[in-house]
Amino acid sequence: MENSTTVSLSTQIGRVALPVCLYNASGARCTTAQDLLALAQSGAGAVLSKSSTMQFREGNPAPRYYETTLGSINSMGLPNLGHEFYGQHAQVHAALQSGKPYIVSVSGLSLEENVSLIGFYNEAAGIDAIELNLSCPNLPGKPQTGYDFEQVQHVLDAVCPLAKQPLGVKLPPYFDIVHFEQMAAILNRYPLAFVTCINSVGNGLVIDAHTETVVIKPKNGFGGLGGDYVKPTALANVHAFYRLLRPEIGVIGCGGVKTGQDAFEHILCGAVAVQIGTQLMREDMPVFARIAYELQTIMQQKGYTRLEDFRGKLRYL
Ligand code: RRO
Repeated sequence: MENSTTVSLSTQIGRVALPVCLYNASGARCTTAQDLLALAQSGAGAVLSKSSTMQFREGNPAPRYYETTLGSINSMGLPNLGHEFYGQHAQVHAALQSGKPYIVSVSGLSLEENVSLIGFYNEAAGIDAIELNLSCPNLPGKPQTGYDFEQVQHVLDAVCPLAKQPLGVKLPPYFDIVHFEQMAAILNRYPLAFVTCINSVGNGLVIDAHTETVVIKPKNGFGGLGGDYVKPTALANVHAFYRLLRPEIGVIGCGGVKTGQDAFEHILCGAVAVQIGTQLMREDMPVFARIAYELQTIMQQKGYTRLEDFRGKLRYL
């Protein structure tokens, strides 16, 4: 007889329950009403919005996104429809009764703007959590907040007391053990529900040898890398923060997930949920059901029935 044990992919991000642990990375197919509706109707376990600012933003000039066999480079420049749209969509989403949470990404251009955005989303019904983006690499002249440890504390001092919904932060990748430790020590002081690791690896450069040109227009071709290029960096960040953060702070994995095995690896490193970016851009909404199926198959083969059976249980030599 076939092994018919049911395998559950359900998870919790703080007090927010997800029927499936896979959903979109902010930025990937989540900007417009059509995108958000498609996500609500997909196999994703949650819907996360594009990072939002107070005002509508056109973003950087095109071409601003490019794929190679190994991943992607982008310099989108925070194009989004503005806070009122994403706040209104919360009600639309709730009305869809998809049973999955709606999470809004916030990326104010200043501390004051982040405070205004959190204040606004506090009053909008139907928002289940907020992911505060501390790591956009593509705003000319603006450093990534996550690399300025003092500024991270200023931002969290200002927004944490305000947020009524569960709040998490999206971090840039770190590459030094001391930085993992210092950032974790800061984050542990705040009542965060989750930390998302990682945003794109900032300021890579993909070029075309044939035409001898860069492949995206903004910033002379410099942009954030995603896909296969970044998976080992993502896993290292997920695992480091899983070990260093208070256990109440869930780590959400993001980076290089294109198969069920990639999702399995993120969870083995400690992720409570896994986001999909570059592969969602490539494959569109069917990616969620495919990766869920592949992850369930791996779990079945290993005799696991729920994520807790292996989450964080990475073994060392
Ligand atoms: O819009 C972007 O250029 C962008 C953002 Br806000 C981000 O957080 N990460 C990224 O790779 N691109």
